[in-house]
Amino acid sequence: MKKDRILIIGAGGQIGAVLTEALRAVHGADSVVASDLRPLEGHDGPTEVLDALDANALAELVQSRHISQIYHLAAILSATGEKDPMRAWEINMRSLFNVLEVSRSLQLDKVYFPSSIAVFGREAAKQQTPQYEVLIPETVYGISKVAGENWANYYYRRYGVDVRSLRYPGIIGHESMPGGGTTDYAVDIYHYAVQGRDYECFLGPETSLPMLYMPDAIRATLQLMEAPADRLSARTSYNLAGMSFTPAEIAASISGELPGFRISYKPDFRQAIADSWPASIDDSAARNDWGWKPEFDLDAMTKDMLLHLREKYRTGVF
Ligand code: NAD
Ligand code: AKB
Repeated sequence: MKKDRILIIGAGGQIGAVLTEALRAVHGADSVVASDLRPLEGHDGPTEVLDALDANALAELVQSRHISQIYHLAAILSATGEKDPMRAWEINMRSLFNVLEVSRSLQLDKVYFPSSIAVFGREAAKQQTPQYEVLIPETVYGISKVAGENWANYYYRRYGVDVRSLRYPGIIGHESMPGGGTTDYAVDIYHYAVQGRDYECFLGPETSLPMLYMPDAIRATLQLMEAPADRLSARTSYNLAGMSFTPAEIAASISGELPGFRISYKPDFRQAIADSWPASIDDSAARNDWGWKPEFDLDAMTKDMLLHLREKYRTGVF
């Protein structure tokens, strides 16, 4: 049988849940196999339980399901990673090696591996951080992403594995909940606002971070994966930007729609992580190489988030 199916690893996560739907809309439900550590429910296409740390199980699944592309989303994110750095390193790196090795040995067509703005540290330019910048991350998550980017580049150059990658900023969406990052506040805040609750933010009011609305993140991912290989100059990972804002600015944007909304601030250990990251990102390489352009700014995202979340809380269907 022809190898022509896509495997998503980490399909139950914040991005994986939405990316699975998007890929199924393009390729057909049966062509996209969604996998995660736990059984996935409510899917109209094939699902599998897979621990990406199990190289044999991964190879068997790739062969039995006739997989030609892998989207490897499983990872431990920045805030959770700092609670158990060795576990984060083990999961992030071993799962990536398993994916790269199975892709090399079974000659898969393409691999997607997301990196993050967490690759940057305080030595990097804070504003409009360039594509090729000093990478001295301050979290184990960031260290694993820098290493992962370099291994992706190595597999491309040494073995010809077509690995592609984006350095996502904080991703905000109404479809799913975030999984242990420093930018999670920018999702949580909308859930509190639509329920008429005040929000206590774990970052200070002036902490500016790069962010991206989920529809833009998904579009960027599909666009990168469809781009002709000879258009891609970055084989580590592409800088990607949508908007930058502070907690005070997102609160003001929400107050514009919900005038009674109030925010207070109680910074915790995540403040130091956020302080080590860029405030804004230069994504001109992605724009020039494969035509990237975001569609949502802060106020457009706020309107759309509130519209969808109001409906979810009204109907109770999440
Ligand atoms: P998430 O934490 O919401 O989801 C990760 C999923 O991976 C979870 O469903 C988890 O069960 C699964 N997983 C964990 N260990 C696994 C294993 N050993 N085998 C199989 N599955 C496993 O993460 P997310 O926010 O959806 O992020 C997806 C990817 O995008 C990650 O690589 C993350 O680093 C990257 N990223 C995310 C953001 C963001 O803001 N969400 C920003 C930058 C980069
Ligand atoms: C996190 O906060 O850890 C993620 C990321 C920017 O990688 N959202």
